Amino acid sequence: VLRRAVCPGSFDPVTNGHLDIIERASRLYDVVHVAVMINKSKKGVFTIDERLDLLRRTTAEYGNVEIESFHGLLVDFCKEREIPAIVKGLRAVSDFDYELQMAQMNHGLSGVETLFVPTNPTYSFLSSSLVKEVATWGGDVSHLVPPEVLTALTERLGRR
Ligand code: COD
Repeated sequence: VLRRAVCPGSFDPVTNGHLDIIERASRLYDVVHVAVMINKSKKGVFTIDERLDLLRRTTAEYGNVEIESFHGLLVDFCKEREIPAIVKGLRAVSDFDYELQMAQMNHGLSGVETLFVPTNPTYSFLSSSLVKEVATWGGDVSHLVPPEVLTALTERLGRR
């Protein structure tokens, strides 16, 4: 039986920090599901389809990663696919409070476990929102996102 885990997020857009966690998870599990969780109250810069496309293109080389979107609770995504583990990156203690709450809530709801991977220090300050803000004002984010994302960001935000 295949050992499965999920890396959930908004991925608006995927960054090198996300990819570091997804790649490391892909070495620990047979199949890694990447779930783009749909949050109707948060309008993103990229549509769900664009986020999925960028994730597919940037994770293809890992070989065992499946990209999907989901509208609902993460525990239901896990239940439907028999996924027992959530893998999350922890950037700093500031991530910890909320991540611990979600981990405990998800465990209480369905028994699914959350495993935390310490972020590569190179990316410990990195988030999709900071990347978008810097790119909006023409700052260089080429070392923070894969080339496919850099192109998409420049097209969407850069030219002004
Ligand atoms: N380095 C390493 N890892 C990183 C980095 C980085 N620089 N940046 C982000 N990550 C990892 C983190 O583990 C993070 O959690 C994940 O990538 C996703 O990041 P984002 O910013 O794309 O996504 P978030 O934080 O908006 O995702 C929140 C979820 C969508 C996971 C959460 O809201 C959720 O599970 N929603 C579904 C509804 C639900 O079940 N709610 C109840 C929760 S108890």
